[in-house]
Amino acid sequence: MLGSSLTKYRKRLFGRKALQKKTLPYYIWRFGANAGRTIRSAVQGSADQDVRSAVATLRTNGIVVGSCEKFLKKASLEDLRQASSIVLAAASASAVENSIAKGRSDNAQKDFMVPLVPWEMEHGPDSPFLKLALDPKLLEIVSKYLGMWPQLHAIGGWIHFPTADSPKKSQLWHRDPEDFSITKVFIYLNDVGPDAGPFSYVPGTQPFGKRNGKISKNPEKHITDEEMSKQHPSDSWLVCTGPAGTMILADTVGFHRGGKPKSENRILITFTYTSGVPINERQLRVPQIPPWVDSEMQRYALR
Ligand SMILES: O=C(O)CCC(=O)C(=O)O
Ligand SMILES: [Fe+2]
Repeated sequence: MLGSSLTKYRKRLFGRKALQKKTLPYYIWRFGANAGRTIRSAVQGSADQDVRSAVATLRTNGIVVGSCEKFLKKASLEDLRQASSIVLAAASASAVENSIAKGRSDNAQKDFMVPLVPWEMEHGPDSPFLKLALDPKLLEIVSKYLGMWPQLHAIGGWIHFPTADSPKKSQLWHRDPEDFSITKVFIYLNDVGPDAGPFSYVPGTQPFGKRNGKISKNPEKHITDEEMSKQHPSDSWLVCTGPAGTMILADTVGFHRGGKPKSENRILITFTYTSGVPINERQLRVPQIPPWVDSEMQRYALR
């Protein structure tokens, strides 16, 4: 009940002062609808240097990029190998190769990519994707950045490939609509150079960030490079190239885009974390709490 009226309220205010100043909807969001999650995060200290440094960078820039060992427990690296081999096998299926050869897929929303881990895929107890998404170190970073124990909102994976069209949809600069403040994780499964359409971000444009001053009235608006460079010069953009295993954590309420591949493909898996009352409906399908879940923070992520 509180969640749904809050959603309407936020939809009205989203993209305006709510992202710049800590006004009433922000306080209702944090200390009303997410009070339990906020308190639980606040009382939890972290001694892990990787966690502290990732959180500090996220708070300043809205994004942190590094090798997966920085953000995941060692035990999860085996899950990443498994997840990676599932996605890479899916990427080399003949239907996908046909789409790449044609330069167009039949994916209704985005014809420049093929989903390899569909949003609606069910994640049972053995899903290496779910194990990764609930990695305790990763959850701790997200919790400390958002200032609350997060909810896991989505698990996905896809391949982007070169097309003849101009950049469109998520290939243009935009802010994501899922919540006031969110964290998306992207893990590259292949080497991503400048020609593979790397993920890019304008550091400081996250909610309450130091470059968040100018925001469009319409948060769903998509902006070209030319328009963006008038507000934020291109030398301030962080272009996330990196080898396979590069991991990006970003508050994608800040300005970002998936670049447009020129001559190479880009393959990744992605997780989205929100508060307990996201604006968009959650698509995650986890039929049961897996038996290996052993912390309250993990349980909250699935609640
Ligand atoms: O393709 C990408 O790297 C980013 C896509 C995007 O905008 C998103 O996942 O929110
Ligand atoms: Fe986005």
